[in-house]
Amino acid sequence: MSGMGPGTLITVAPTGAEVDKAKVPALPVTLDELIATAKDCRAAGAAVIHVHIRDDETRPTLDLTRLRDTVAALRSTTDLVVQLSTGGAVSDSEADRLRVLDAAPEMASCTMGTVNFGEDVFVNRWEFIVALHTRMQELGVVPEYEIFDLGHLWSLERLLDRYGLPHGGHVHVDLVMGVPGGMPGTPEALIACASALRHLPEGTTFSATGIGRTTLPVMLASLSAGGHLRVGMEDTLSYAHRQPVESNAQLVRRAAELARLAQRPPLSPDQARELLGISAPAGR
Ligand code: KMH
Ligand code: ZN
Repeated sequence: MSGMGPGTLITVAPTGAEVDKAKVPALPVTLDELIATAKDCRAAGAAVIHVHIRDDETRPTLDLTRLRDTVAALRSTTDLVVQLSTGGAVSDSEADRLRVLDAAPEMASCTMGTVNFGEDVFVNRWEFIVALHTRMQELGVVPEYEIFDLGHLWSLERLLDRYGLPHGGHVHVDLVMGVPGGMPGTPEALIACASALRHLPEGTTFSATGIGRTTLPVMLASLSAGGHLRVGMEDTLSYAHRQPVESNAQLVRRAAELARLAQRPPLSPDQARELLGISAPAGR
């Protein structure tokens, strides 16, 4: 199966755009909190960090100066692969989302279609997807294609056919499962997606994350299907029944333990770069 390999890529998504800091004090929202989280998650087994940032009032922001400062700070304090979110919040404009790439991350997300998102709609028009993909090719940013529903994989096939492979030549997708409005966080849905990867270029890899209580079934299904893992407080706030998540590192530790049990131990950031076709950033 595509993506079967000796190790497991663990991505941590520590913050997101939806969770309210006032309700979840453990959510990292300041730069200091993000750096401390990144270091803890690296020690626990994460190789990639998927980053959304907040403003001084803890609201989601795509402010370019802040994004640049965040990328620089994460680079100088950890060796994690820094993946900026171009998804932002559902209220963000296409122009602001595209401008995220000017912060020069190694990697950025690229959502492959519009999806109902709880009571909201996460809009990703075809023309906007093309703009993100081609801008990343120009800037040398490696995309992670976010897949919220099965059809998004066919949009990706069409994108690659028409506009070519991403920078670095490797295709990596992240299955975001269990969003109300998207595909469910079930083993059946994961297998349907994993099977559909045969339509994508040879060697395409996938990770998966299950929102809320689907985190564990999705994690176990992904490991057994040769996939990689994403965990974090962007996606999951409950560690177990009536047990709130204490920290992002707690979620990464559990993912790393399961990966080791599956005899596919966590990849280091440099091993992740090799897998994803990312050349090491200057100065490393
Ligand atoms: N916050 C969601 C609307 C991404 O980061 O690329 C979109 C999202 C996807 O989180
Ligand atoms: Zn995100």
